[in-house]
Amino acid sequence: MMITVICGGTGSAKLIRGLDAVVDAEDLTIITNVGDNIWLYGLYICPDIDTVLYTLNASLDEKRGWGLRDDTFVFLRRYGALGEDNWFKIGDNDLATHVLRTKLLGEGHTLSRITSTLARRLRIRQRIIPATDQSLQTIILTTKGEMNLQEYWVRDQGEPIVQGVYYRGIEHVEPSKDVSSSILESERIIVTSGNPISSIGPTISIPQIAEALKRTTATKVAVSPIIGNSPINGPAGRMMKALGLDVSPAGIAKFYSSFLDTLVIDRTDESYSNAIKDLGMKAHLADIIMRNHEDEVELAKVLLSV
Ligand code: FO1
Repeated sequence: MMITVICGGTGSAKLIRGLDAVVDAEDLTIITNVGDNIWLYGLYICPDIDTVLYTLNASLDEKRGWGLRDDTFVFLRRYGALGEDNWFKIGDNDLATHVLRTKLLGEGHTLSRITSTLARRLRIRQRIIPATDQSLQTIILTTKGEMNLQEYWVRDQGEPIVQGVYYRGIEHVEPSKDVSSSILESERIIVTSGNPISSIGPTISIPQIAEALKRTTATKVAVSPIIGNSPINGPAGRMMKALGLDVSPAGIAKFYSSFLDTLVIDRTDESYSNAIKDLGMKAHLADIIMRNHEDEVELAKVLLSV
């Protein structure tokens, strides 16, 4: 069965590991967020693509949820000592990925071609495709001005008050090659439990992807990144509030209501089931917190069967 996963953020790694355990690699296409990408230190850094690459290559630092396990930060310290900002922690081994990606971009390759080159060299068999090869940036409007997701969350530690969020470039960008066909030809689309606004929103708001999600006959399921009124992690709540969405599984259902068939919510959130059904989709109760690999595999199985 052909499956397309729409993912982004560090929270996606666990579910991707679960899916990797139960789905044949050649049946899985993973479409990654690009809204968090950033130019820093003269390099093009794509955190959400790298999280998927490192997860499937079993080299992700699982404790942090980003970067490579056992990495060191000698380059970063030296860069700071030379008087430059060094707030975004690129490890010495991680650096090689960004240097190679930036070199290949400079030689004229597309981001999707570079991503498949990296995947091949890391012996990953699943297809990993950035949502678009063009520039698409999640911009957070705050009391301190407009900023990129990394500037808001990492540099400013999520402290500025969020007043709005928009996707710079969304009107003009086209999906990368094979993204729309993968959505149209899959039997199932799985949306991981990333931040709906900054990790999933940029991808599903690309006009041709939004259209493909409406047209496809695939079963479309998502996992809620919210339990009760609290995000499982990160700034999803602040962003949802700023966009006028209820911070609850029902708010997630509303955000995905243009295409979703089933929202998987936590067992403790049964009280939201009717509000979710009123939005035209099913609510399925499951254990959605993944504490270990067994939980990752169990949730993957739920998402393949509801
Ligand atoms: N997150 C942090 O909180 N601090 C960092 O210094 C940091 C560095 C970093 C480097 C490479 C990478 O791939 C991810 C990194 N992240 C870091 C995670 C990243 O900021 C976000 O969690 C994702 O963009 C959310 O999707």
